[in-house]
Amino acid sequence: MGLPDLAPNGREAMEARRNWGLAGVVCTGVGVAAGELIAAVVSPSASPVSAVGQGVIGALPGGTKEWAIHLFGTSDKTVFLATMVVIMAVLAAVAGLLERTRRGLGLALIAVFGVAGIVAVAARPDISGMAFVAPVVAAGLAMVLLAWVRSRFLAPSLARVLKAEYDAGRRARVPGPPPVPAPGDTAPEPTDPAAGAGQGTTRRSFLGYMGAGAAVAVLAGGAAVMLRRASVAVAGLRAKVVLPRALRPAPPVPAAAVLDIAGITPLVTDPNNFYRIDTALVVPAVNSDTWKLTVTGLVEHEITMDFAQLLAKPMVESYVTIGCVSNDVGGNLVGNARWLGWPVRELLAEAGVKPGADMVLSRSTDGFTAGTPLAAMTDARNAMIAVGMDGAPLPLVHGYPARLIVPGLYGYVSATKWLAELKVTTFTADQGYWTPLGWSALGPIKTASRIDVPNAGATPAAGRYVAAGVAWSPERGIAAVQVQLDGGPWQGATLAAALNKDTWVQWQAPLDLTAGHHQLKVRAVDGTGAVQTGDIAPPAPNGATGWHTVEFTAR
Ligand SMILES: Nc1nc2c(c(=O)[nH]1)N[C@H]1C(S)=C(S)[C@@H](COP(=O)(O)O)O[C@H]1N2
Ligand SMILES: [Mo]
Repeated sequence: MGLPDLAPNGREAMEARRNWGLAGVVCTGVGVAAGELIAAVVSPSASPVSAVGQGVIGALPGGTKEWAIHLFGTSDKTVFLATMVVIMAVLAAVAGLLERTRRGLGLALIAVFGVAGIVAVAARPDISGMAFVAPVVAAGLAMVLLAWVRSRFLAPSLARVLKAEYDAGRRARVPGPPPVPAPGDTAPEPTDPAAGAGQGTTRRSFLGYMGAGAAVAVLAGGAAVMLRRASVAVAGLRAKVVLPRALRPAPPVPAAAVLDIAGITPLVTDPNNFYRIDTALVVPAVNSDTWKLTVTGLVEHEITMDFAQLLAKPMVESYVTIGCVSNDVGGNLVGNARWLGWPVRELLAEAGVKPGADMVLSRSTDGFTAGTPLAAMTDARNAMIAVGMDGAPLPLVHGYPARLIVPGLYGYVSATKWLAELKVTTFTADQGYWTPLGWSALGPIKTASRIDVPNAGATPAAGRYVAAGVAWSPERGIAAVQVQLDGGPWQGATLAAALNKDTWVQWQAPLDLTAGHHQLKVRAVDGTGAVQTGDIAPPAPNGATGWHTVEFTAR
């Protein structure tokens, strides 16, 4: 049953306007708060609200911009946020009122805000694909809610009005047949005083929903602000970190290591595009001022060190390609970065490993664990407690302030982010997080190769064509890459220079394409001479195998 919206003037019209405005504010509030919460979880730096605000400030003309930046920009984010909230509330009330004048108009205004949010988020430099979910959910939810409140309370359909009347056991006392509301119009409300009771119920129920909605919005918004505060605070600490110089810096990338082919995987992954895999619902915001790393278990001396002590250690630096065991053949869960860190071997030597140990169980601040063979952390490879990625402190999503990097092992058994503890133990006594869930206790990275060019469904011109991609076999290195066109003989690809044996290598292979459908396969030969297996295996329990195959058509 609808709320009063008949009289063009007077108390009822006032109340109607108040109700529509309130509905706009509450529905949009719930949507925006949900969006902010999602953003705080999936992409800590990207709040659609502040992205829009910053976008607006950026678009202001000269003098005004200076003024706005002085007012909001640097120090007082609270003023900025409060201003945004007030502006949004006014616009949301306008959306509600527009929805009253014409069905769909208010929803359209909210959709415009949603697009503004998407555009603003897209303009951020450090954005992940997931960040777009936030503005889309915010606007979508606000629209669905407002449409629901409209049809449930503010402008119910005639059928709903009649049913409510019927349910209330009353006849509608309007003379003649009930007027049919035009689309976009609001349903008529009986003016009979007897209607007061039913209307009062509706009003109470409407206000109850609005109150509940407002509470949800405030709670979700508050949670989002708190999560963001934590990550913004840690981001502030991160920005002040001065990374030490490595004793032995990684040599600069030689020109010969990089092939100039459009569409090939970049040799060094942009940290913003680096795949992210973890069990953390909310990216841990680890305070590096209070963070501690402990070494426990089968050691002569337990060790506790803080971030400053870790940064003071002699650092190594190396390019290492890390990969996820869940990566499918041809998949993207692999990345290559320049890591800076302290060799784990030196930490373990300081602690003094007791005989009998064969595993190091690393634990993150959020409880994730990985079981790494002790040998992989004490042999000559560059297993390190990493503090730097591509010359900067670790991004929060990649484990700030410190994580493990162990060349040659899948992430789930080695690459613990937000590292808190290393427990020296045995495979008999302990298991990493994924092992009881059906994944192998040992996870050496399998030799793999990928075709980047052409991608599936590509339609290159017939004739000379250069296929290209990457191949990796961390710890063993890549000796050769071979491609096979349409089931013909395997032919050798040309390898770019390797950075080292722990990183992927770019390859290219010239092909002579006839017009028509083709199938290209790739396989690698590792540094020990072993040919990558063509046997097809799924990721579980210890990594997918098979030759990456791309189907395409030459024109
Ligand atoms: N704390 C923590 N560290 C973790 C994980 C996790 O779930 N939690 N996942 C691991 C897995 S499965 C992989 S593949 C790598 C991915 O590292 P990245 O997100 O920096 O690419 O992190 C590893 N470290
Ligand atoms: Mo993984």
